[in-house]
Amino acid sequence: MTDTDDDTATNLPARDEQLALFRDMARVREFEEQVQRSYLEGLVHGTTHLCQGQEAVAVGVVSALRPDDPLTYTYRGHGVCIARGMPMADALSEIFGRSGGVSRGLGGSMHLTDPERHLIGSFGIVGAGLPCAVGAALAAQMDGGGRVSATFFGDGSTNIGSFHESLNLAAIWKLPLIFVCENNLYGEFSHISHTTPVEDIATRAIAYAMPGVIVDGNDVLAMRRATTEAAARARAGKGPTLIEAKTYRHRGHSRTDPAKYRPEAELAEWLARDPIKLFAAALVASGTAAQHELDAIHEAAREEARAAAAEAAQSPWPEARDFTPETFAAPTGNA
Ligand SMILES: Cc1ncc(C[n+]2csc(CCOP(=O)(O)OP(=O)(O)O)c2C)c(N)n1
Ligand SMILES: [Mg+2]
Repeated sequence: MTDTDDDTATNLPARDEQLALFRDMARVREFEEQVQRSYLEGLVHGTTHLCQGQEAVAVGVVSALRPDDPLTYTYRGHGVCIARGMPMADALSEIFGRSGGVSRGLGGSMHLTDPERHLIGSFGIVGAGLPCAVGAALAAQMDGGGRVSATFFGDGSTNIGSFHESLNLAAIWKLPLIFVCENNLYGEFSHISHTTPVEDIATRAIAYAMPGVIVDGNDVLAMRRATTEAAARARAGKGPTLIEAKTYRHRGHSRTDPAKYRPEAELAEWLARDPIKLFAAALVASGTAAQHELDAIHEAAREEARAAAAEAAQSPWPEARDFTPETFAAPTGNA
């Protein structure tokens, strides 16, 4: 097991790339804040699971991959979609259940999927995305195009059988696959210490003879570096890596959860380690950007999200006749 959380690491990305990382994290944050506002306005039907606090994981990983590398993620995966380039209005239309959504409004918050951007699935069933990512990695290996599959999942998912089956198959077939565990310390309302006998999820990689890497999931550059290494390994035919991103969700599990089970000191400690604030402070300290430039980028992200919500709210509802063709394949004959 290695630990890539290394302050001495060099090779910082170019200034434009660093600002792009900041912008993407701000866009994810403001997207989720907008979902929350829209929920309170009654525009979101059903629940929604937000990822404020975990932006550095999505942005760090996606920024280190190719645009055609296939991704799977969970109900908490809005950030992955925005980081990959899903337009905010298309994502919000989906979350509002409108026909302009990426799944024509038939999927909702837990099903942001966009095959053109190789966003091959968000899953409401815990652990269900991992075997699909194994399939995507097998396809990538077979077609020889050098693509790498990545799958995002929570700490709780690592107690599900499909996690173990997926790591095993990926290891035995040396698949080009990156397992990204977002360890936010909780599975729904349960602290990880009540459900999981190991402190570091990365140690579970040992059982499958693959590297298990612990990364500060609130450090976007550390996440990007770890992913770059894992992707290079996978593209070289050396097989999968398990990355454990230590992070925290600022809000409750879903919109109905006030998260009162979390100690106040714990929340305060993680809020002080907000990934966007940490990266902003680093950019200012290194002279890469002035605070007012970063504030302007953040404000533009907020405006983008507000405008996208206004656009999404105008999108028409799906028609009843849309359901059948979206659910069943067209008949191919009379047999
Ligand atoms: C197979 C299955 N069991 C239980 C649930 C109910 N459930 C939804 S989210 C969740 C917690 C998962 O925690 P974790 O994997 O840590 O992800 P997080 O929500 O923290 O991102 C549970 C138990 C489910 N959706 N699927
Ligand atoms: Mg969790």
